[in-house]
Amino acid sequence: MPKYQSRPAPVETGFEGIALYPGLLDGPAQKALITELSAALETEKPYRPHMPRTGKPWSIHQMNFGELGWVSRPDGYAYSSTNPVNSRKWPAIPPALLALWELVADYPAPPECCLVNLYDTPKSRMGLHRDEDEAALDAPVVSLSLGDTCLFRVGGFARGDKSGSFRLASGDVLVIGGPSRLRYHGVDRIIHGSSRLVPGGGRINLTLRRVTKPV
Ligand SMILES: O=C(O)CCC(=O)C(=O)O
Repeated sequence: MPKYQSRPAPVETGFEGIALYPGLLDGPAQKALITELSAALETEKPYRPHMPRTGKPWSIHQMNFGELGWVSRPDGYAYSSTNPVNSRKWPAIPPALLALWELVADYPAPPECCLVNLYDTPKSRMGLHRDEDEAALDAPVVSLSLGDTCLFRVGGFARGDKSGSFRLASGDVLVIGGPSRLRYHGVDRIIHGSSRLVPGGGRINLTLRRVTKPV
């Protein structure tokens, strides 16, 4: 992130508290991050989560960086300091992502979790949900898109509320905070083949979250 000394003005998303920074990561920064991520994901293999209770497999793979990782367990969603597959601590959040948080989060403490969502098939998607497992709900969620463009959906505060959608392309950064922190959101679909950044194709989403309230 060294190129960005100050942050540009976000574009209007139509939702107060949701800021979109199109192309905040330029091509070279995206390539550098993908190289780093590819190496990390070789060691720490992404896994396919299953829905709590029903055990239905998700259409994406996941992994985490940070002191706390977000995991889907048979009894519900939780934050865990270890990977459920190999019981090891998660790798540290890459410095470029910590710098991104510094630039856009306006929060006095660093993120503790970087959830990695890999949309690696044309059918990969994420249903409407709220990010509500964090104690620090005053902190925004900072989300970076890499690779294929997706159609991102934002709803209201109840599942059936009216929703709207917009595209997120590689390098785009979305900040979900303030009065929109608990809005439903999800990924309708991936526009397969729209980017050549990710080896083998697809989309990678990196979602930075502060989990505990800073002391
Ligand atoms: O992939 C995305 O852009 C959204 C990810 C997301 O909503 C989440 O991890 O909670």
